[in-house]
Amino acid sequence: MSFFGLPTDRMIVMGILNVTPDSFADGGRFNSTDTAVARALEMIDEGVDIIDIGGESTRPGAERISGIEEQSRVLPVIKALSKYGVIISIDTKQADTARKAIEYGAHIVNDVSAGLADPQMLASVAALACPFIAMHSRGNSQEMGSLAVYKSVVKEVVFELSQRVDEALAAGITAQNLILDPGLGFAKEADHNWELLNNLDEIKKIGFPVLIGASRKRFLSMATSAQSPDDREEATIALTALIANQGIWGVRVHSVKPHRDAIAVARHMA
Ligand code: PMM
Repeated sequence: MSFFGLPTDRMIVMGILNVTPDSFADGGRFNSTDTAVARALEMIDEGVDIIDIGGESTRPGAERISGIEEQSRVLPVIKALSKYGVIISIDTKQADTARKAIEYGAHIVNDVSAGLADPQMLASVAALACPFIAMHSRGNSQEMGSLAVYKSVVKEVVFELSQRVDEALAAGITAQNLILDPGLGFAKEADHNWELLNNLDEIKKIGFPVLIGASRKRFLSMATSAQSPDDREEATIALTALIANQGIWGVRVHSVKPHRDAIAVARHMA
């Protein structure tokens, strides 16, 4: 599946741009339009495939913000970037923000609730006729910690993602426009994330391109001595290299060049 001419012969790199004061890894770094645009231009220079712009932190326990607040953060950045021709995804749980972001020049909607947070989301995306990233999660940021209980995390995530696919298709989103994400760290303990990463074939078998967002997440500290999010970058790069030849569509990451390089090296090992 090729979206907007994105490469299909290698895993693509989606660069994270959180225009938020409080995201876990980069909160506060790019929360003005100028700093966000400057960071996006750096990512473009480094060969980013998609820039994922978010205005609301999704970290566990984060407070919800209004659509107006969210839009005041992301829309000026999307507008400023639209002249550079880069593919932009909007990371939002709110249908109104998704609609306006696409109007301002974004191309893809990335919803960490896969349409569960806003009852208008699936129908809105169907009307926009754009690609939709449906990520697995359970509950909202306040309650997801207590919902990280599974008998078999792989089976349950596959089942719940398949339900989201059915609802998305029923709402009129076309199969060609669906991308799935197992939602590492969302209602998942560290062991759940590792189990999912060790069984990516099961997620792929649902039949859609798969996006993986492991970047600098806390579970990586289980494998290394890294404590701070920045300190988990090397572990993230290692993971990118290890999954690059597994038929995964893309990785959602904070840095671009190291991941482009890791993917390029992995291609020679295929
Ligand atoms: N993770 C975060 C936010 N949005 N979207 C997708 N599709 N997949 C993810 O894993 C994901 C996401 C949380 O990380 P951040 O605070 O660094 O953006």
